Amino acid sequence: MRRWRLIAGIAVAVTAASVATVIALPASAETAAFTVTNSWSTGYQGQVEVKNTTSSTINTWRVQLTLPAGTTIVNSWNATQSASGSTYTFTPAGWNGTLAAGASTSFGFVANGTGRPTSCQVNGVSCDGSSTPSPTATTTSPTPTPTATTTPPPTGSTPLAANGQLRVCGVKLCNQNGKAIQLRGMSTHGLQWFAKCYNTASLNALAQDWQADLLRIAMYVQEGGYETNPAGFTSQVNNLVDQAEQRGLYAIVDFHTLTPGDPNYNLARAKTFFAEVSARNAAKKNVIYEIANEPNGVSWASIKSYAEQVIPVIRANDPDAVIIVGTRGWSSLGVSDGSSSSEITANPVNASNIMYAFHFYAASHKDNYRAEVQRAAASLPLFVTEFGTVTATGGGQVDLASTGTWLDLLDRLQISYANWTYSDAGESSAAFKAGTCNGTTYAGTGVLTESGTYLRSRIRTPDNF
Ligand code: IDC
Repeated sequence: MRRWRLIAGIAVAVTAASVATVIALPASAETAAFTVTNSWSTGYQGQVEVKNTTSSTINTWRVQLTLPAGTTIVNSWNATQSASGSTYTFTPAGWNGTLAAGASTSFGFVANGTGRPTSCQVNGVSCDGSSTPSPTATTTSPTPTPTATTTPPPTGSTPLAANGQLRVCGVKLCNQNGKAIQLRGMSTHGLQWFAKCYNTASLNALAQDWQADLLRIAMYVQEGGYETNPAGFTSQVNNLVDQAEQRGLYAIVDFHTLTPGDPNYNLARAKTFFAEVSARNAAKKNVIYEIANEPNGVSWASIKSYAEQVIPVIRANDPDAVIIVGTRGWSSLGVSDGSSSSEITANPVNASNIMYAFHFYAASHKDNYRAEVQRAAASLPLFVTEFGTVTATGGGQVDLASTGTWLDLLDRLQISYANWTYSDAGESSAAFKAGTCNGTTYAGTGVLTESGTYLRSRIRTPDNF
């Protein structure tokens, strides 16, 4: 992790290691901190936090990053970007220019190439942490606990403003007024592959054009995910939680275990991840925790044991968040393993305010799965945190007839859902045509696949909050 930070009169830790360097600079500026939140062989994702450390409100800011030859910024969000040669200038997106004293905002970008910025300036003043530190101001402190960025409270009629803190009521999901509601939205693809699809324009399209209620943030643990860079992926998830909140969307934090199928393989990672994310986001009302995507090849007893160790970690920080537990047989309530929801009903997770995940792929999973959902919904709170319009491979035939039957059932039972995927992956489950995320247009149907067009039409219908 690399950071620059420009300090205005207060002591701030600038490195991720244990030594914090405090730089004394004239009091008049903001601070800007640069962090690499994810990286891969051909590029990386960066985030810059701009903080007003002065004692008065500022109305705008300007951050300039210079990149070495061979690296370009291909995409950014929460800022207006312009480029002159190898220098990229970021100014407010429109809604995040005004920062009250002490307030902060952040923007992100995806770079093509591995070169990190060679210079960082905020409002024309260098923020390179290599400036000579004040000799009296070097200190040692523990790694700072990340804090949530300041975001404006949602206003108007967003799903979050209308419903506030959710809770489980009987077998339903209820809003702050105790009314049973259904949330409908989309799941990201794996963040390690499709980070560039989650930017200002695409998330605006999800909130405004799709009129969605929900973004599921799929953070794979294996396959190049969390285990390869815990700090980076944690930061990326936190950023998307903020992005969702700013648009009045709920966010499912999905610990996307898949292979190996026994969630206990990742128990230590899950405890670390959820301790950090729940501490950082405890005050937010839009976060729902999904602690294991799809347990498979493992008994319900083992899943239950995992859940009863991870849930208390979240509860210690965030006592009122809804938590979703994956189920046996790829979150099929056991059906794909020849079992059923009866084993859960007979031996439920010992925790309150929780729901159970059910996943389906409409071209593969039909009447016998629908019958089980209908049966289980009478006694278990269910949340369809992932489903596809296609086969269980994520590709193949788009089955709109089966999808329609499924969604009619979920609507009738008020079961919330998120569709796989809000991405331009080259597979039929993706909502966007391949290549869409290289561009800037996400709204409307011109960029959508058959699956995306159908999901948008379903999700856009009015909510009943
Ligand atoms: C699939 C992706 C595909 C990727 C594969 C491996 O669509 O691009 O190569 O994962 O990680 C699930 C999983 C979800 C799968 C999806 C489709 O939760 O990760 O995504 N699926 O196979 N369960 C049932 C289907």
